[in-house]
Amino acid sequence: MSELVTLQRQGHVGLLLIDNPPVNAFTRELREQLRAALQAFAADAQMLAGVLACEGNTFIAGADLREFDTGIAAPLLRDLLDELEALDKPIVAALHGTALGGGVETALACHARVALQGTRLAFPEITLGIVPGAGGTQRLPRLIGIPASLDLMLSGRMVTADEALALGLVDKVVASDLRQAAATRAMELAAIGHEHLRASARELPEAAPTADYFDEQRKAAAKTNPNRTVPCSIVDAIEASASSRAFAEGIAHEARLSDDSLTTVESRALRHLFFAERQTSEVPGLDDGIAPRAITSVGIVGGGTMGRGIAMAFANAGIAARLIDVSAEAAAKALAEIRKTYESRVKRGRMSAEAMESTLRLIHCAGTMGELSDVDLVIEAVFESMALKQKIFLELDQICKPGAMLATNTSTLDINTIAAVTSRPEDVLGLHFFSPAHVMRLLEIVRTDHTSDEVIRSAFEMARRIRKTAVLARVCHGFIGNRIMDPYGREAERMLLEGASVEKIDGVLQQFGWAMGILAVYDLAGVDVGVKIREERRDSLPDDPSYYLPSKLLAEQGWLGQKSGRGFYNYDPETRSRTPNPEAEALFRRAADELGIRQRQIDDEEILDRCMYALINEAAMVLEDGIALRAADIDVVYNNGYGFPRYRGGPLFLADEIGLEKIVAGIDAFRQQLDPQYWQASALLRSLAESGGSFADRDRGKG
Ligand code: 3H9
Repeated sequence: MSELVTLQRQGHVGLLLIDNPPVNAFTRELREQLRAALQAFAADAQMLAGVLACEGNTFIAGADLREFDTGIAAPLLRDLLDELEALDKPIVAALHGTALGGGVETALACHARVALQGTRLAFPEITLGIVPGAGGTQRLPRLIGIPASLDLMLSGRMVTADEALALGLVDKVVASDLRQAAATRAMELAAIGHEHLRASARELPEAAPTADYFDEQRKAAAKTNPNRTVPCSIVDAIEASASSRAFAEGIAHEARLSDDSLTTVESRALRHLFFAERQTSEVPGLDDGIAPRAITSVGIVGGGTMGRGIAMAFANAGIAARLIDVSAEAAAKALAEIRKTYESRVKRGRMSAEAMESTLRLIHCAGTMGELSDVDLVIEAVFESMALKQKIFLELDQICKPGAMLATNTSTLDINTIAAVTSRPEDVLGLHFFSPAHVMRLLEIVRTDHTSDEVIRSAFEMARRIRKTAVLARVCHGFIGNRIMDPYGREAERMLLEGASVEKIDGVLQQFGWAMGILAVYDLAGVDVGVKIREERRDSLPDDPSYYLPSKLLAEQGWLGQKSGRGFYNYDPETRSRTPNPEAEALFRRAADELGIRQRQIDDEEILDRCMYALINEAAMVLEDGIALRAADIDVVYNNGYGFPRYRGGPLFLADEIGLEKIVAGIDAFRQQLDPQYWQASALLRSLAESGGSFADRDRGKG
């Protein structure tokens, strides 16, 4: 067994040093070895006090999340920390890096805490659907009080060492010599006694709040976290620290709540995403030895919303961006817009004026493509026209240096066809950003038939540098995200013709947890955008006059959504708040009558099932067609780019939860009742359902 904990004697101090890369997470082996080291420390009469510190970049980053899937074996962290706290010699935690979850709980069980300047601490359990389960909900309130504990544990936010000091979560912050400072404090405690410093023995710093206070907290937590149970359980656990019950009773209550939380769907979903988001850059067959190309400067063609956002995404990461628009005037206008965006960040206190100026210095706007001759990567972000994009790529092929990567930000067009006009299709790829590109985390990296492995590796490395969550896609209309969205929106629009109201459809989708209803999304993006894209590909659309008809009718009226004050909804010009648009709904009803579509009551369940089954079925087809590598990648796309509720894991995690057999039966039933051309279950979905498999199994290579 490798040595994860060492005990070294330094004078009268025992240094308990944890070394479990990459993040010192608490695996079973680590717990076993820490217990053995604590016992050795306790038994060594020469050691009067201890320091608990970590090697590597960080103090303990919490429990090993993988263990929650496989079952947690003894010794349990909560028991180990009780033993640590009960020692008759003091131990001081020496914190650096990011102390998270079970890591902070470990520090709380120590008798004092010293942090290196720059350390950050958090209880991220809520973001993983977990009730802290190693004494944190009982010890933290005794140190920093109940309101501050609720704040930290319900938000999961990081606090700096200085804030932790102010809260009373750490006792001292040092600029250097962390272990020495901790050792000094430990020896002081050895001299004065540490019994009163056991968090379990302390009283709350202020009078315990009333039961009503906790009810209010539960109400607020439920409101901020709809459809979830764990946030309220966190309040329950913290409430136990406020009662007159003994500490041990509070710990037992926390243990029950924490163990139960691990089996909730929300926790499994959130943990699934934690690992899924870290796995997307693993591309089977891509040689790890391939070095990424250096990217020090980037060119962007097109100064519209997308191009400007992309330029800001690079500049924010310290990478120089050259933005090219059709003329010097247009380029100057684009730069002015970029400045405005940063100025509003400065106004809101999100950025300093100096940081704004230094970031702006990285963005150079020009009116001629010749400026791109020496950049390492070009991203074309002009509007969706194949002819225009091919013209630009022809030009880029002439201008750009050998080895430059040439990317298009198209969201729909065939990148093989774009690459074909160049003499270097192996350097061409899709980089599909999501608007606003400097904010949204998702990036689809689209691989054509000819994109080289080196270019794919370089694109993932570039994405990491600009802090995007990148997912690999193959070429098809809409790639992963937009392709899957198409049938989802199709059903929503079709139900408008069948008699459901705009508000009803969006209401059901929002209640499920989507950040916005799809019809409000169309209003936000511009109703004309989808209409134009469908117009471009008229020949490949289904033979169905009702297909996305409501959008088409709105566009004909010039009701394009928020930008024109009307769309599926009406918008207040001042506040942008939305109200129903009865004229639009009358328009849909008339059109439905003309097509002979029967109006009826559609219940919430049908609205949700039609939208979600259509989405899941297309997601399965995307997987089946090899457009996405893994089901988990599709889940990552939907959470990072489309407002899918994280606590439901993603479309295919959800499909496994619902049960694939049930979904196939639902699709088959819709085929009988609705337009059969749309309701053919994907072959993959059907075969997984028939064999009792799941998308998760398939990802693990068992499907
Ligand atoms: C908890 O503690 C509950 C308690 O109350 C106890 C209850 C009983 N487990 O993110 P990175 C892996 S809940 C397993 O790329 P960074 C990660 O998968 C836990 N593995 O690095 C990756 O592996 P790979 C509370 C973990 O520098 C590698 O480490 N704690 C864990 O960008 C590097 O990770 C948390 O929620 C883990 N806990 O960020 C902390 N953490 O290379 C979660 C990381 O194979 N972790 N890995 O892909 C983080 O937030 C970030 O990883 C961290 C480092 C900030 C630490």
